[in-house]
Amino acid sequence: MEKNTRLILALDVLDGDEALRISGDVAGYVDAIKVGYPLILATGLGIITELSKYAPIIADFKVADIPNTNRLICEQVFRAGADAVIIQGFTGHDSLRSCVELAKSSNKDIFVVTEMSHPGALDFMQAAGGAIAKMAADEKASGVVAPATRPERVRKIREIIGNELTIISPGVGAQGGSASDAIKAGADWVIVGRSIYLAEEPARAAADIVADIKTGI
Ligand code: NUP
Repeated sequence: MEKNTRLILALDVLDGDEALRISGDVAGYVDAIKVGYPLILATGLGIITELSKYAPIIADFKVADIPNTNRLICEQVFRAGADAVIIQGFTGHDSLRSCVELAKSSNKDIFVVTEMSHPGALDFMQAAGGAIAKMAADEKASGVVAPATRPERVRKIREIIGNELTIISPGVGAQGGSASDAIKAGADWVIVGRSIYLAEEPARAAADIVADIKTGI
């Protein structure tokens, strides 16, 4: 994933043709496309191969199982053509390690969720977010997912992981976060879904976010 616009599209639409059309429209504005359960369950894993002609693909399956099952899941997703998989960190170091080992052997990336961007993440996840970030660094994951809705947490997580790991940050727009604030706090990329794919002109919406990102660099 090359750091160019610093924008990642979260493509949570349910229709394959719409997914391809939007991806074609915004391809020039995004460094990667993130797909997850909504699109994959609606259309099948094959959509990853189809979308990969537009940008690198991050598969957001928030994998959260024992090491063996984690590895089996990641194998399938990489085989389908994804460049990176998002996994949960709360399952601990061995579950993470099995994914990182597989990813490194096939030149792919693993991103680890620290604390999530929605309000409910304060119930349980935030208390563990710092320790999960440290584990991601210790286990040499490619990066972490940290909440643009709480730039102060992005800053804290950046302090914990240092500059070796990347931060990808969802929660911009529909969830209330600001792209430039997340970048200022230390995010390398922001992840944006609804503010782009629900916009009347997705390409224009993406261009506006890219302009905002630039003010934060
Ligand atoms: O903490 C997280 N918050 C979050 O929103 C971790 C995520 N992976 N996401 C995902 O980012 C979420 O599932 C969705 O695909 C995207 C944000 O979309 P939107 O709020 O911009 O529409």
